[in-house]
Amino acid sequence: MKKKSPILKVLAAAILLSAAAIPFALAEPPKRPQIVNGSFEEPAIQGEAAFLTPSVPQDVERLKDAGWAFGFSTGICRAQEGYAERLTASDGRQVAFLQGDQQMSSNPNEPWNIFGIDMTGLEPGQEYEVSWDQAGRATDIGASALRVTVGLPASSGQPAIPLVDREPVTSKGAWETVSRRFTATGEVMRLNFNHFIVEPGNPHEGSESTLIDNVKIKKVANP
Ligand SMILES: [Ca+2]
Repeated sequence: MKKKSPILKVLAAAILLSAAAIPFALAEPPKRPQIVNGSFEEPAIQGEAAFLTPSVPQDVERLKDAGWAFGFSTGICRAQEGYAERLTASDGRQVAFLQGDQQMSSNPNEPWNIFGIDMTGLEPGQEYEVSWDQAGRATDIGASALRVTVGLPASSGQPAIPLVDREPVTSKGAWETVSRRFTATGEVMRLNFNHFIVEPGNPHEGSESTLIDNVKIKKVANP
């Protein structure tokens, strides 16, 4: 009996291997909901640049790889500095901030005091839980409030769903964990944090700030 040539053996092995791989290739990997950079550790804020304000062009450049879309008067700062003075990060070394004043934050048509991110890997109809840590700036004397929404892209024409609707941020200089549930209506949905002044502590601009850290999403197990 003629012996199989080494080349034929290799070919046969390759065919067997690829046949075995087909079921894995066809099976769709399970979707995992994702919020990138939910702890705001990227980019690493160095030295004097304790906080960034995207109204400054070089700061827009520095924040471009953060994964989040930052509106005016928002950004990332190091813990224990700037807006996060007297506050350690709830996770890692950096946090996000929303700084606002009465006039700016009362205009819903301008991208002031708002930042957001596209959550990916969602399954329409599936319930998810979003959680984050929030704190008011330790030295603020007025009251700020947060509106957090989840929605499809603006082109969908569907209004965003409020998870938190202008609820006061009562913990100043200390973290409070908030979690809310929603049912996905698309595979990608925008999570937005919007800061408002509800009771100005003084007439000066920028008297109130909210810090956010440790933003997470998880699937809610079906009963
Ligand atoms: Ca962090």
